[in-house]
Amino acid sequence: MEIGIIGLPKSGKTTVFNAVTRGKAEVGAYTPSTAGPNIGVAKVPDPRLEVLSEMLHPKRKVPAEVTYVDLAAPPKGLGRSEGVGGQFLAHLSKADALLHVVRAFEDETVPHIDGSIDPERDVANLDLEFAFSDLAIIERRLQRIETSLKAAKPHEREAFSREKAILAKISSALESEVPIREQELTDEEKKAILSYQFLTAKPLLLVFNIGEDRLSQASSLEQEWRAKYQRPQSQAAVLCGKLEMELSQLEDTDAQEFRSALGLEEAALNLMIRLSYELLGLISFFTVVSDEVKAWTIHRQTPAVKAAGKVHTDMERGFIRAEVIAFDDLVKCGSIAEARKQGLLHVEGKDYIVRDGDVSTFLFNI
Ligand SMILES: Nc1nc2c(ncn2[C@@H]2O[C@H](COP(=O)(O)OP(=O)(O)OP(=O)(O)O)[C@@H](O)[C@H]2O)c(=O)[nH]1
Ligand SMILES: [Mg+2]
Repeated sequence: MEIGIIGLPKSGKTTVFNAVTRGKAEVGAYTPSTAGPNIGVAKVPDPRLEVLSEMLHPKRKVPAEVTYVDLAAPPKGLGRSEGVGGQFLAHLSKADALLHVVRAFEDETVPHIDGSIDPERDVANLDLEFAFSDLAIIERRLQRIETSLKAAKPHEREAFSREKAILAKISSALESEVPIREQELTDEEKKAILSYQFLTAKPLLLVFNIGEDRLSQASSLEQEWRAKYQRPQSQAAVLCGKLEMELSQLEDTDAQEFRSALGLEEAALNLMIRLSYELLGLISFFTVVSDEVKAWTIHRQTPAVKAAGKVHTDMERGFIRAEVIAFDDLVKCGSIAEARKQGLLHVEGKDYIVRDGDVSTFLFNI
């Protein structure tokens, strides 16, 4: 699962990328259009992992991870109603969700392509740009369907006609500025358009990149923007990219000290990473084996047998049963043995749908 970082030129994309991945990609540099994307992995902060570690004293704790891709060079026309194409579109299409870095910091030495700082305008512009791009793909596909329909055999006609109807419906909603992620589609319709990788169908996280001077307003701004952009499959967060990048390069304890000195309670960054994880439809379950507590990433609605397969293919192949304790139950009992004694350890079969925070042991035989 991959999150594509997008945004207008010089909005702070690489800065945010470095902050989430603790990376050291060059910031503020001229990025040639031939440059490949920056790819990095962020550890998903999860307080439950800390609790489990304290309780069970493993030698190692392993958090879940999520991959971010910072597309080095947005095309010159981005944000100018020219649509998205070429290599840039190819990279973007592969992303499972988009993280839009919205410029909200003032800095005269970093000029904005539109000459002023206006985050809401920028959100609207990029939405429009992506809608253009989706509409262009739909138009091309509709033309091809028309051609194919002429030569189609009767049994093929039906499928073409159905696809045509779905695309026409989506396209008319897009024209009234409703991105696909906000359109009410049936499961069948969603499935039918999956392979097009439409940009406006991807879950969207808006990250407003504010300046250090507005740090004290961060939470009120966050409330305001959250309310304004409360839409299906969308989330909003506020972050001071530059500061978060600097903090991410420090040792944890030093960073923590700076945070308290600045009056920052929870790392805005942690929240942002968790939001992107949730937006991808991902949850974590935990295993405790041989001195290691580990968070594993699965999609919501994953059956136990598939979850076991994440840990080891043999566990999926030879799956017998799962022994599961809900995280909260384990915390209440203080140990796995006590949870078992109190009957809070559930024995589950292949089809059990794993829940967020389950602490699982898989029994298998091959
Ligand atoms: N003051 C301030 N400057 C920032 C902030 N975030 C980014 N910048 C500056 O803005 C400039 C551009 O930042 P980048 O992270 O390279 O932006 P980008 O979106 O990756 O730029 P391109 O990839 O060239 O489109 C750099 O000089 C950063 O230092 C911020 O929160 N505050
Ligand atoms: Mg960049």
